[in-house]
Amino acid sequence: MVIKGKTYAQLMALLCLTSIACSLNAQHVVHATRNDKYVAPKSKVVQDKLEWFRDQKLCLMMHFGLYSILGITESWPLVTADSFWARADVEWTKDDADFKKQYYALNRCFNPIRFDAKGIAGLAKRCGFRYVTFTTKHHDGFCLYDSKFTDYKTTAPDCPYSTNPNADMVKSLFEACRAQGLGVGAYFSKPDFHHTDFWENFGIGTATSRYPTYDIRKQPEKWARFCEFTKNQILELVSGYGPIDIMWLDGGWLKKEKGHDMGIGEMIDAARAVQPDLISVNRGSKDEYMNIGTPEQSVPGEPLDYPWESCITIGGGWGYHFDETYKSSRELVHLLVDVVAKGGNLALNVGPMPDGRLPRPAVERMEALGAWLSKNGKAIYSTRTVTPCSYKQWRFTRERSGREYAIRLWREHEQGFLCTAIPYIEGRNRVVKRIVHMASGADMEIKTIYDRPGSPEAIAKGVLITFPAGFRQDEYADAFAIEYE
Ligand code: H79
Repeated sequence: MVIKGKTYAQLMALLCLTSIACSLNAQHVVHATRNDKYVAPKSKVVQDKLEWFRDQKLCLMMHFGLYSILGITESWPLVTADSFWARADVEWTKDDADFKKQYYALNRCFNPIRFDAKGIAGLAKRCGFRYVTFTTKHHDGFCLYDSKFTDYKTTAPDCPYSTNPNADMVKSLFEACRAQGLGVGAYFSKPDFHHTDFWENFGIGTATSRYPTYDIRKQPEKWARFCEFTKNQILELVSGYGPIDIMWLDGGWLKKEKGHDMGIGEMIDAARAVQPDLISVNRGSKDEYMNIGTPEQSVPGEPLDYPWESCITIGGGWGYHFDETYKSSRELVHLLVDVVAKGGNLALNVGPMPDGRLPRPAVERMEALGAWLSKNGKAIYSTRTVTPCSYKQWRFTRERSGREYAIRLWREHEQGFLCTAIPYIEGRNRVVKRIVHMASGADMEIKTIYDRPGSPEAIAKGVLITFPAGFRQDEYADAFAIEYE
């Protein structure tokens, strides 16, 4: 389509610029953000790996640890300064030292003997997840793998789970995931509240913050020891646990620029000497070692032009909570579609229960996602963004080959439609020839091409589709493949 000598793409570009410059009310126009803060990795193999990453779309993230036993907030209750929110569930003591001692002692009753790594990997695969990111160590310092550099771990004799054949949980889970063809991500916390070179005396008797308890400029050798310990742990993960796709380093407040230089870049370089294509997430940094954006509990308002992954909990918390409120299957399908239309991945977090099993309501929702993906996955996996990426209840994606999809997110009670209009899809310099419903393979009848002057879609025509007899609307969302002439 050409208007006054301008192509559709040129007009869209003009519209985007105008909307930025004049702050017009351009709610319907979603434009890609140029974020000059993203620094691409230098290595070609990592760049290629990021294309793999962009194709995966759905990650099962799991936070599991000592906090899961009590169903309290993960690690954060140890931070005195954060107790106003993180100790909301800690009603049995107000004594800071008392609480810290009780928390640290939980390693003596961590025994998730129903943690079935193969079962979880099989479930994740069946439900359409493509990679699994697991807490090898959260901020509390308790390792779910057999680290040589601490005794605070699942495999130490004072942990009852140590006698279990799967005591090295990271090993059994990563192996099970790879056997299913799933990628693996190692969540690892830079801060370690159980290391006395981070929190002296484990922070007992100190009003702790999330930072070291001492001034690292005054005791550089102590800080250097802590950094060496961190490097050792990262290297043992990349050396002894098979191919790891993503090293996910949390604790973004420990920043080089703010004086807490841990030498993470050198650590990642050393890790890449073992695994050259390792994707590095160094939260809080904006350099070549922060390979993907990681919005937490949020979705960007518009597409980002670099690889990213929103990490979002299936309920309220990262770790397991008794009496959790779960997001509905509809919300989760819509969330995934919205994230993918904006060019991102969804890392959906589920916290295993104290016995190691996944909570039933979480499994049901994962299965609902899987059922939807088994019918509509072509509109999701390996897709890239389209501009605009959304319009009201519609989301748009395209295959790398160029084939486009339009996905209608149905609200509750929006059932029994006979027809609906897909906005925008004509006018990308092409004319729509055929529209196929992904779930059934049914051809849609293209009744009318409409064009509303004065509205945002005036520059791009929409198509009215009529559902064939016997058409069964999906409960959550329907994807349509668009063929152009
Ligand atoms: O591992 C998970 C979290 O424990 C960790 N990152 C994810 C993946 C994390 N990093 N930083 N934080 C958690 C701090 C979070 C602070 C917040 Fe709040 C809690 C933001 C909202 C709730 C405190 C209370 C600050 C605002 C309100």
